[in-house]
Amino acid sequence: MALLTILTYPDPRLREVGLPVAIVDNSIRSIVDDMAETMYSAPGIGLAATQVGIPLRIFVVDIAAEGEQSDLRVFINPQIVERRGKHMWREGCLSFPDVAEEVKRAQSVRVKALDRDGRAFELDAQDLLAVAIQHETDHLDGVLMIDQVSPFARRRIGRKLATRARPALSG
Ligand code: GNR
Ligand code: NI
Repeated sequence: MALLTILTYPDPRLREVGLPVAIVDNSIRSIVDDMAETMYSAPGIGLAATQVGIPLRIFVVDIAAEGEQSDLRVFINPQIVERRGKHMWREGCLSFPDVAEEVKRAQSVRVKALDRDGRAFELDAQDLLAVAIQHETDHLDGVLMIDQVSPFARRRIGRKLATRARPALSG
């Protein structure tokens, strides 16, 4: 297992669209395991392969609270096939350190995907798990939370992270 480097905005690789995984073999399982280790180490509740510079349609999620039994879920070639309801959710993203913004999301989703063994499954998710699945699915399409906030919030986030990427120039 290995820790992977999480890319931060505005790294252009975050805009890549992931390719479907053709076969879930040991090389894919190795990527999944490294992604899980990287997510737990961050720590985050999800991580998409595009965030670690791997343009494949893979993400991992674990929404278990601290001290609870871990609950790793692996999604390969995920497809959201149904969305129900709407709500605003305050989201963070490992690619936007120290940023939290309200994003409009479906309240519940039905998702189809392959698991770590390449087996197809379907899942109904709501609230935080549904939000995480939508957030990670967006990453696989190169879509970032900054795309879904007001122009005002977008400018504020852009300034904050541009300054942080060039600390020597930040006055
Ligand atoms: O760790 C994360 N927390 C989070 C909180 C609310 C909504 C979405 C997320 S996902 C984020 C990890 C991440 O950046 N995944 O891509
Ligand atoms: Ni994210």
